[in-house]
Amino acid sequence: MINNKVLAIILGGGQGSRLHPLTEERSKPAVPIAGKYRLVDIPISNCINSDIKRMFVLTQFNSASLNRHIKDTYHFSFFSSAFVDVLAAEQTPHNKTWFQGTADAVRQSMHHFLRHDFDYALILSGDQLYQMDYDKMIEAHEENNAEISIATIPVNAKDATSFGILKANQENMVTSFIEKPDASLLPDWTSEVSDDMKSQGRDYLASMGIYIFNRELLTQLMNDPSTNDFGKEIIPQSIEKHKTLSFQYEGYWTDIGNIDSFFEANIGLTDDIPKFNLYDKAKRIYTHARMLPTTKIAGTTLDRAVISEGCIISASRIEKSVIGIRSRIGKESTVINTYMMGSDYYETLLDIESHKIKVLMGIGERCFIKNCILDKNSRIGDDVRINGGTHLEDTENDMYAIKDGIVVVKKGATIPVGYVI
Ligand code: ADQ
Ligand code: ADP
Repeated sequence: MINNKVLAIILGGGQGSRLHPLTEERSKPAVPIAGKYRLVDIPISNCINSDIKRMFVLTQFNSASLNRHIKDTYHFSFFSSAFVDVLAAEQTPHNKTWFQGTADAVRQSMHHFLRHDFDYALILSGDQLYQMDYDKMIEAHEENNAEISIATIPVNAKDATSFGILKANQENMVTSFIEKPDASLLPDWTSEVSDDMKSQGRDYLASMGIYIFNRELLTQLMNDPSTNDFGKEIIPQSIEKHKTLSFQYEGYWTDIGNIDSFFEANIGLTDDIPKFNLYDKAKRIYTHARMLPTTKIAGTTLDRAVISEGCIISASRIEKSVIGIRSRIGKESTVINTYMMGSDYYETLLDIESHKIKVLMGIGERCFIKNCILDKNSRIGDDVRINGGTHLEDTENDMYAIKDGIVVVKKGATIPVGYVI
């Protein structure tokens, strides 16, 4: 089934500076998560599971890995109208600049959207981890004759300053909105929430950055070139003029826009009962079907480890870690609280035996790796010790960056034999 009323627009990311260095060589939607997926697979899968099968992904720059991933993964039937198209900021005779913000990204791509039939545009963020049935939100939008709907979630005071916070009336219509309020303003912005949310101190209603706009209204709003951003301009300016519904959601939802939250979301998958459920058949997360061989493990103690396909592991211990596709980990190595993204390809036995490669892809022998993100295709030499943590100061060089105590080894970087961080 395809919902022909809805066109999805996935905001794939601006400059990506908050996820640097993971976005040094690729656009944000292509950043690998959970061992075998990429960020963009989350909103795309939510759409597919909600029967929304026409999607545009807006990104600031085209990366080879994003295009390859979309092309290899989301091929729909010849007889279907389904598609996933990447639109990168493009210079045209009318537009000489990159996207200036989320609304500007939508405005510059409007001519692509308007070629399609749709009643509602569903605008989604590309850097959030959650599983949501958008059907229910669309139903509520229609039932309430809303012109705009905003998905909302109760948050606590600490988080409230990072989001758009709103208030709604008895009919769930938004009456006021403030983008990322200063902590001093918060006392004025509490809302009535369920007892469960109240007991967790979550009494501020935050915008999840997920919007439904009626086609005519979006077209009209995009004709005003003075607005560049949904959260800062379009939403606050619209609520008085246009019927705006708050669609409240209370499931698991997390913003993974910076290194710290990205790391926590990945490591969270190793919990006994992870908040993000990858094992729900009805809410499947789609990704590239790679036909990889099974994983081979020898002599390793595994404790809360999530291991992807195609790995060759001889480590002595892996604890609270996510190990990505095609990872190789050498003998007597210990990996703790780490997200290893894996590799894009295998080195052949011939490569390895020829001794041309000084440090093999993956983690070598006798290493100690803790509180780390190892980006794709990185090479950790034998006897390397990386002990990440808040005792380390933020820094960056060609091989790695340290952010909030998390050591991020860059894509394809080599950490030489015996190196200590
Ligand atoms: P933020 O997430 O801070 O707040 P923003 O930085 O505008 O808002 O990003 C929204 C989404 O759009 C992200 O997925 C981002 O990667 C993407 N994006 C940003 N600039 C882009 C560009 N130029 N081109 C393409 N994509 C771009 C927003 C709302 C808040 C709300 C939070 C919820 O403004 O009100 O509470 O989302 O996370
Ligand atoms: P995945 O979805 O498995 O991450 P990608 O298609 O994004 O895969 O990346 C894996 C790609 O890397 C494959 O298409 C493969 O052809 C390519 N590749 C193979 N060998 C090499 C190599 N020596 N250097 C760089 N890329 C390679």
